[in-house]
Amino acid sequence: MGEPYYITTAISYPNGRPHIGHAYEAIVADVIARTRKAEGYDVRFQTGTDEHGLKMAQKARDLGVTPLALADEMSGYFRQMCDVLNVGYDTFIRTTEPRHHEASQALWRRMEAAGDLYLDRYEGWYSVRDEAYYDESELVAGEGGDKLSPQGTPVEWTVEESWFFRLSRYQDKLLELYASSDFIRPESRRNEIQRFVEGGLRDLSVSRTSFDWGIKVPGSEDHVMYVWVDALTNYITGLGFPDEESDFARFWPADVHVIGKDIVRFHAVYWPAFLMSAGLALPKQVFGHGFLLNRGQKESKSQGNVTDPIPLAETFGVDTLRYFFLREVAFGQDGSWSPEAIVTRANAELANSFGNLAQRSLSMIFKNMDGELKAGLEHTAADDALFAAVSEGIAALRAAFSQFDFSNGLEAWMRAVFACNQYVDEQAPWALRKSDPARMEAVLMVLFRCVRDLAIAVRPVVPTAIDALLDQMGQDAGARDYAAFGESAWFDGLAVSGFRVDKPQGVFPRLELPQDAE
Ligand code: ME8
Repeated sequence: MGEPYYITTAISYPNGRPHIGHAYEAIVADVIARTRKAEGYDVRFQTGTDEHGLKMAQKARDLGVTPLALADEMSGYFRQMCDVLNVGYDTFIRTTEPRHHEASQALWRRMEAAGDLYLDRYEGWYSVRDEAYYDESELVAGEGGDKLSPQGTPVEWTVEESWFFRLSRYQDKLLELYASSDFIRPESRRNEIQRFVEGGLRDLSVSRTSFDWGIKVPGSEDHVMYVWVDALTNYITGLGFPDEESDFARFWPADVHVIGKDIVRFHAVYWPAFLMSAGLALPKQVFGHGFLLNRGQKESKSQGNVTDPIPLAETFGVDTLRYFFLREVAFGQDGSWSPEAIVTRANAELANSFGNLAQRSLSMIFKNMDGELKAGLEHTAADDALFAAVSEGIAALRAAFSQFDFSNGLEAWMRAVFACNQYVDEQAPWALRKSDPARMEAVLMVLFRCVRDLAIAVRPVVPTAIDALLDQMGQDAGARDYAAFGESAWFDGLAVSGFRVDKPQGVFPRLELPQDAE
């Protein structure tokens, strides 16, 4: 078994259906998980829903249902979204599960035993939408002069008896952590958090008494935990904490928490402080990705332009959407989507470039070689050069993906695809059929090998289409990981079984812009 690798997404608030931002995050995390699997890691991938807190309680009240009924229904849609988008999580956690109550209370007790929790009175500004406390100095003025959080959401003055966590104790340790590691990425987020922590940390209110939709504070049952204490704990609950002999022993600390830029403070300040207090190891990295914008605009319920990712995937195809997100958005920055941008990318790169290369190579092999593969053919300098270009493109994709630089990785892959298409045009295998059949076979085998390797390289991004293609190429289902690149370049000694397709079927169709797209 390979080295363990543990990756998580944020857990979403199931106070409504999933939107395109949720789909984006889940897809990126899934691509990372699949890439690590292809590299030979033993991957654990967790996602889920964050079901407690005032935001859930208020939404349920507005709808006249219980918070649990709301969570049950909406959580199902998040799970369905993952299934539809081919997001292959290992664990889907819901924070209302009994095991999560147990884990959160165990973490609480450890922080209490460390002397980091005390009872006091909280007076300050709270945003229900962000489920966050803000300092007076952080607030901004709204259009009507009302006070808003730095995220632009309403805040209310809150006065309550509350448990506090001694966050102030951890300022220096946190700054050391940021300075000595790649704990926060990208750089812009790291700088932002570093400035926030350098500005001084106040102790954090970590319980509420004004409502009861949450996890009970051990020994103080009229308090429920502040929702972020419970939410962040999900990452260890899913591994079996507090049982430290469980998968927790193998997979903790997490390799990366993939989250959006709006919640970096919770993950990069509060979470490591809680873990330090509890004497647990810290995650290796928190990556705060950008937001997905609709033609450059933020989607919002009030503007009525919230996009449901499921119909979007039905219109354009799951693989297309996955490829688009990774290729179009510079990971870490905001990105913009529109139906035209999706169709343009899919047609130019998937259908016309790679799809066409695969389709014409396989068709010629089928027609001219009876679908039969040959090993050990003589090869020329042009063949070697192409194979070298493809191997380089794949190495560049792997290096970029390991840095989460997906758009550049796919661009390098695309350059290798172009090199193959150029090779087909130059070698013109159709013209060799009569004049030099042995050379034609060699050219087609070079293409077969290059297409296969390019397919395997991009499989984490577009798994369904690539599996359909590799099926047509007779490649064993168990031999589709990156170990395959190590096989001898010209198939000497390679067992190629069952390449017998009547007529190769294209796996990346050309898309039309839907009529109703503006
Ligand atoms: O924040 N583009 O839940 P959430 C990209 N429950 N990502 C986006 C986005 C957009 N337009 N909008 C939101 C929460 N996200 C908490 C997390 S984790 C212990 C608790 C991202 O449903 C957002 O940044 O509001 C977050 O990472 C995730 O979607 C869930 O957001």
